[in-house]
Amino acid sequence: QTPVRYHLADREMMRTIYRPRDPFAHKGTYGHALLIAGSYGKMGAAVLSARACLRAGVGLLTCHVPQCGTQIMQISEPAAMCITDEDTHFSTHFHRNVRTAGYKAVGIGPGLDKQPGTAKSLEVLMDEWQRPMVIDADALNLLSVYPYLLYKVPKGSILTPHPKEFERLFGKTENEVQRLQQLSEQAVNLQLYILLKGRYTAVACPDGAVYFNNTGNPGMATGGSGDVLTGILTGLLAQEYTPKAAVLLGVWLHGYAGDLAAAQLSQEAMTAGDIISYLGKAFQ
Ligand code: NPW
Ligand code: AMP
Ligand code: MG
Repeated sequence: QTPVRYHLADREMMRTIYRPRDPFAHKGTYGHALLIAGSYGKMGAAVLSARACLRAGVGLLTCHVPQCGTQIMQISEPAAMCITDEDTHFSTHFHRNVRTAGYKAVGIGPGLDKQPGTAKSLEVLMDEWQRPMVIDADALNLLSVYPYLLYKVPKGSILTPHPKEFERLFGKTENEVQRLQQLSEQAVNLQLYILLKGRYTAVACPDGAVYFNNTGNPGMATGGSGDVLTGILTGLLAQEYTPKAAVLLGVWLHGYAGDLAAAQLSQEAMTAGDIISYLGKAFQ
């Protein structure tokens, strides 16, 4: 076993990653993101993710949603455009979207559900896209159900499992130290950024290095927090931050926005939407 190299991702590191905006920029400068999220009863995850993507600074955002979700998305977040799936309750035909459109980033998973048609569409999407993308929640669960899909994930992509999703993907370990070793090894084997979410989110890179994030608090232990993170990461990728820069900056900002929300509202009363509201202060 190669010893894992551990680093701290802190505010000073973020200052070196963050890029101020060009005064002559226009919306085309900051990329067009495609977010594939939501299903019947879980459109909230899609809306949170979309709002976070916009607040992370994306130029344009299109959300692919099932028929039941189009009005919900258009009313909840007017700045986001929508593509409606052929399916009423689930997204099973999103693979058709990437062929023609000039997206800069793709994020998939929040509230998506695990329909077999969704798995097939994910496979075609990954075969066609062939560039780094953000994979979360039910899209990760589909990789667990159909393990061969894991090997089709484009190199340099960002996987964002919480511990349960991580266990579904890679199996149980006896203790935390072994899990971190496994995290690093899988990032090397698959050539992916794998982000194990928790109190101190650990980001493993394709070279095996692991970065610990030092922001966040238990107020973020509330439904939708992870969906917000997926939106932020997708938004940063669309702005042409490298996957490594996007994942380190995105995780740090997400936690720091959570800390600012908790300081103002309390850990108890804050909700995932409040993380989005404080993202602006976190950037500042
Ligand atoms: P327990 O209870 O401890 O045994 P799932 P999900 C465990 C969408 N959402 N450390 C924990 O197990 C998502 O985007 C929609 C240890 C828990 O029972 C997904 O698409 C929302 N264990 C879908 O729902 C808001 C941990 O995992 C189990 C852990 C399912 O996502 C909510 C839950 O994991 C949600 O985001 C930790 N840190 N964290 C909406 N408003 O539309 C979790 N666990 O079964 O993968 O379910 O994460 O809720
Ligand atoms: P998810 O389980 O997908 O909704 O993701 C939860 C998000 O909230 C992850 O980014 C976690 O790192 C964050 N989070 C949850 N609980 C805590 C905690 N106790 N301390 C810091 N961050 C947390
Ligand atoms: Mg989640």
